[in-house]
Amino acid sequence: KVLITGALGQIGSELVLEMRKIYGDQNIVASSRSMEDNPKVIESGPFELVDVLEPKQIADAVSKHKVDTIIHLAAILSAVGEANPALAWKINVEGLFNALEIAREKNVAVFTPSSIAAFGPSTPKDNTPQDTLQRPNTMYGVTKVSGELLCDYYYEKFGVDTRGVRFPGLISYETLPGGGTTDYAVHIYYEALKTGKYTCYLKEDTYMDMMYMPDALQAIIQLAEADPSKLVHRNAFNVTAMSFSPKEINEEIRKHIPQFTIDYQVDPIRQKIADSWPNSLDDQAARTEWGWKPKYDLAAMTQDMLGKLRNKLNIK
Ligand code: VAH
Repeated sequence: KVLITGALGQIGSELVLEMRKIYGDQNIVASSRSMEDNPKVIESGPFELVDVLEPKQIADAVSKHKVDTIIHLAAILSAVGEANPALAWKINVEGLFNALEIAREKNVAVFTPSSIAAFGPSTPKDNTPQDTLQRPNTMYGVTKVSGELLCDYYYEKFGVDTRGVRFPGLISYETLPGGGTTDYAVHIYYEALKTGKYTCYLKEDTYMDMMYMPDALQAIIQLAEADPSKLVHRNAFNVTAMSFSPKEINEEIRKHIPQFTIDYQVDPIRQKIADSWPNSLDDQAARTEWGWKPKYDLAAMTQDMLGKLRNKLNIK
């Protein structure tokens, strides 16, 4: 059985439903620090209130449901993390530490995502290697590198089966992201349909790796199911599907909504974060070690995203 923390967040709310479809509703336990309005997740299978800062709450959920794998998604994202670095450290590192300790005690596997944010200004920016310099200068990035090192330590030292991927910006139409730097690439689609214009907080030529949520869910499930004897790396694999700039996603949307316009009001804080991250990742290790292969590029994502959002927003 799988316990998913942060199950009402951008990734969690879709991963729960996808995994319940594959493994059966009763085998996927969703958990969150607080109840939110998400009936699809809460009513389709087991749900527990778990604050990852309370180790006993994690332990109780693991025991009650005989959990053998924790997918730990509870986290504070980059922009919110820069506004509240102490909270980001507590949730992202202490929360993960609590999950790893329980995993060690109860022989449970742990999957937790890292991020392209685990790289910093001194990391090679183009085709960023799997193994390279990681000196991020955001608190979120510091927590992500710490998380990678903690997970590898628990694997080496205690034999805990830890695995993770470095996610790029994730784009989805179900649940909004919770305060990241790549969020513009989600909001732009909503605004294109609702108002026909979008004011972007990043410069038009800011390149970042991105991925459509269906590919992200596939990456989690594929790595979690991968043959451990084939894994040379563990925490965490570079994975990417595309890299684009606000200028390019604007042009792609205009193929569908010709009158859409974008303008720019740069937010220096999020621009600084974005500039510290890679322009493109080398994800060959994930392809070689567990068969990673994304399906959606910018054109395919835009086509699907606009169609799904028209239905969701009831816009023809
Ligand atoms: C963020 N969406 O913007 C997250 C992610 C690589 C970006 O970590 O903080």
